[in-house]
Amino acid sequence: KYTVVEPGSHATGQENPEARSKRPTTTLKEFESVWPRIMGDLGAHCRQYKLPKQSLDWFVQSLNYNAVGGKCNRGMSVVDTASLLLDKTLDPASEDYFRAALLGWMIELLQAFFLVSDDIMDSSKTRRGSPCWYLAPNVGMIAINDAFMLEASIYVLLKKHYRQHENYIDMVELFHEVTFQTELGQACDLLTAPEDHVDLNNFSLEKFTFIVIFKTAYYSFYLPVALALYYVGAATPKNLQTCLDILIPMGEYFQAQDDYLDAFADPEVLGKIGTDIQDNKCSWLVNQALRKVSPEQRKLLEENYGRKDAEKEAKVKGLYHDLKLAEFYQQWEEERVADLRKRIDQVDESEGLKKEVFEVFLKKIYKRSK
Ligand code: GPP
Ligand code: MG
Ligand code: MG
Ligand code: MG
Repeated sequence: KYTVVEPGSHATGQENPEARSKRPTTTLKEFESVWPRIMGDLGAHCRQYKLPKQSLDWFVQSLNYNAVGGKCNRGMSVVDTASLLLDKTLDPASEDYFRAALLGWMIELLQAFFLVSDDIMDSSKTRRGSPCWYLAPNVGMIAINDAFMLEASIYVLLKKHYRQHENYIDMVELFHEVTFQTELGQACDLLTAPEDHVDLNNFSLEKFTFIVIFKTAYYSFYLPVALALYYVGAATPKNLQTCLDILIPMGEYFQAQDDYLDAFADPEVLGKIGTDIQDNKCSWLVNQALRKVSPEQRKLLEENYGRKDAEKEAKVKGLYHDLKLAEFYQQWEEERVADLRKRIDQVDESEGLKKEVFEVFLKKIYKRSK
């Protein structure tokens, strides 16, 4: 999903600080190479209970369908962050690589749990180009239990491989807290975008900010780096706080960008067709539009937003165009990135954290087109 912008290809008027990042990043192939061992661990855990074969086969299918096949950006960033912090490339065949990648796969399992559930709640049809799990043959509402099992797998693996780690309980608590935070975001998301009832008064930038920080930023941006800090033994309270101070605003920027792309990107490039307008989403764009509209334009928005109707959607896009929201977004992006760069510049590296960790994250998302 991320596009890497070539260093120097965007005119910021200053040297691109990310250009100095040289360490090669892990590949999807390397990251996926540890998956069979993880499946083996989960299978063995079930076999000790003499789980009937039909159910074991089902669990294996659910794991492969839902946890594998994504881009694994979150999972791989645990490995890359750990490598950066340790200042050495982890050999994919080593035990050290396995243990870092395992933490990454736990985020992928958490995400699989979220997405299987979210697709039911959103009545979605496809995910990663295939039918959503609950719509796959013979699955239906068994998907709810499968989602719970994807989540529970995290703690089976954490106990098996990290029970002796000095931060074991901190990691358990981190997963629990981030899960709860994401569920709070999901609650607000669902209550703010009802399918059958459009009320623009329900939207606000404050709500947008809450939703995106809680439903996206904690698990996608903070969790990978926090886990890497535990892995390398540098998860001091100060370092964790620094991560929050930078990665939460970065996640907020990421989601605003996602909303912008939903309406303005070429679907061919983006890889999906935007649905936010028809889905009545409390998106960054509609909130910015609400700040700029005249009374007549607000009426147009009220009559056309959140309807399952392509013509009405086109009218809303026309309004976004008239309000020059694309230009406004690009200007807003520069401001946010400048602010993030300033925060990154102030990072105190005395307790083992490195600015480069954040620079690499920012580089992956700045001006992405998909
Ligand atoms: C996806 O958001 C939702 C989450 C990652 C959080 C789900 C949380 C739960 C507790 C289930 P979305 O619905 O906006 O994204 P997509 O368009 O990918 O479905
Ligand atoms: Mg969804
Ligand atoms: Mg959703
Ligand atoms: Mg979106």
